[in-house]
Amino acid sequence: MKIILYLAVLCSLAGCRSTTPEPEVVAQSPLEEFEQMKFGLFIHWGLYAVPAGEWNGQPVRGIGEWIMKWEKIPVPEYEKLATQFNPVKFNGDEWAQLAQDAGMKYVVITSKHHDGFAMFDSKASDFNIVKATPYGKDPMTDLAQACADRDLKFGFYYSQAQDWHEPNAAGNDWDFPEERDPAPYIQDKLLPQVEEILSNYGDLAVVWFDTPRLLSKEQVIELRESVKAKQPDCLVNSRIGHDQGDFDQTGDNSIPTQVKPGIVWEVPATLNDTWGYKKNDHDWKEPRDLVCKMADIVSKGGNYLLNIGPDAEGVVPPESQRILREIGQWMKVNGESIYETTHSPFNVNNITWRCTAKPGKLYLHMLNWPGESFEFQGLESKVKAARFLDGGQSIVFRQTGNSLALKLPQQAPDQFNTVIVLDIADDQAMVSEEYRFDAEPAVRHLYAWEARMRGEEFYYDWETQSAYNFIDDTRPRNELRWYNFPQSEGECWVDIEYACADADAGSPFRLSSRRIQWEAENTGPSELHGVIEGTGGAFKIKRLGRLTMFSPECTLVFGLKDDFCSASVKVRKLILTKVE
Ligand code: JFZ
Repeated sequence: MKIILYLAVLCSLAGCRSTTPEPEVVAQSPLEEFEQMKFGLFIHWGLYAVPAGEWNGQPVRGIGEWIMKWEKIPVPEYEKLATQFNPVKFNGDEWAQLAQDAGMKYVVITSKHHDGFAMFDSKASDFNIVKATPYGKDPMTDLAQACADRDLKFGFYYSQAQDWHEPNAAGNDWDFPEERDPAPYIQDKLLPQVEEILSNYGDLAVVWFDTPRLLSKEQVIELRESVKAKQPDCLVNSRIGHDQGDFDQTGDNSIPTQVKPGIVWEVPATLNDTWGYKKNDHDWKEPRDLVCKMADIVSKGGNYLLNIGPDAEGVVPPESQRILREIGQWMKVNGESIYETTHSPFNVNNITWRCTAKPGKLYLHMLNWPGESFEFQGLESKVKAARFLDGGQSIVFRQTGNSLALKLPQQAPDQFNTVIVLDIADDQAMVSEEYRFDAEPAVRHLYAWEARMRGEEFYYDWETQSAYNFIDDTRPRNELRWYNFPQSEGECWVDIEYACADADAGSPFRLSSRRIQWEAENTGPSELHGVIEGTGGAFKIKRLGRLTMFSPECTLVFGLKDDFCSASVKVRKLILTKVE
């Protein structure tokens, strides 16, 4: 629902008699405001920061905030972590300042994660930071205030269904294997705590629920209404369940391959391989990668929610701080091409560039620098001027029909993502049919960079634009996962562009496609199996076979089996060609 009120209209209703036209001031709905912020900080902070990814002296695989579940830690033993939680170095101003330095517009922090521990002062449960820790204070008051001081929107993550501390909530089957009756948990903890977070920390932009299950549709509606009754402008996300969210999430670290119009959505993502602090996770993503991922997400119409996991003393890992501040340097210069923009008017089918838009303007984000010249097709609006966003230097261009050619320097002016601004003669870009964002090209290029790289060992090589190190360690599986293929129902040929030394040939691969349906049976899979052939180490294109694609939402997964020779295989892209 969009509520747009023009001041001019308001003014005439109020009987103003001003002769000079009032500037049009647009009052936006909370959802529109949320969508325009584009970039936010996620914070996972809780008792799991104490073990920090180790249990009984052993490293634990998987995301850090799940350690209680991975190790089936009994409730009384997990509760003892609270006695060691004393974040004396916590400083709300520093965290809010970090978000601001990164160019972020909103902050979402875990008020209670799956472990059931409240990181705020709670009357509803004594298992909270004020009552159960030597720290004895509520850090959320300071953080909420520090955000308000900087005009950052503030919100809470709250795990509504999984609560491993409670016998009647979902998730803890090692202490509580019995049948559950969620009603007392909902009445005694969930609803009262949600009321607390909505009452004591000022205006919330969002309550960010997670891992829906357990609650019935009626219970979810009651939960949603309890939020709206307290704060009508507070949004809830789709992970509240049963289609009751105001906006959507993608899976974690998952970016759709194509523009996703018509709804508000957000990509929650990590800086390393965990949400909650793990002292031995040093698998940090590069700022360049994150800046390009942001351009990719925003060009497809989404928001980016990037996570930090502070440690048990309240310190944000220095690497996270460095990465966020580097992103912030880029945002300071190039923020105009991100905030308040709309999705690309073109469909996405390349690894070179992305596009974001404002009325009369297109922003070209150069993910991989094309060298001295760059030409693309599809734009029918007249280009009036082209220039670099950073510095404003104009760019020589030639427009012929729907083709635009730009003359560029040999080297990329920006090491992360150079933005080129086009001033166009139309408010909304006119685009030739087959290049429009909602067209499905007959041949689709699915680059490894756009896939969710599931698995801690994967790497991406910018030089060869390929993913490598497909080693398989049972949990989680190493795989490339692409999703959202609008209008692609039917059969297609699949080719792969990859490189493999002849000596390393022979690794079995699997490629599967399936329909994703939330809270319903998946359809498929349609699968291809085979063996990776050697290419003499050079990149070559080989046909894998024929696959069925599903609609409206389809996911494609590519993986190599563990056989000690898959690590050197480099995968650049899949090419899907519709079977006519
Ligand atoms: C959930 C949590 O379990 C996790 O600990 C973290 O808080 C993350 C932000 O959210 O994990 C999910 C939930 C949903 C998907 C993936 C991970 N999903 O829909 O793909």
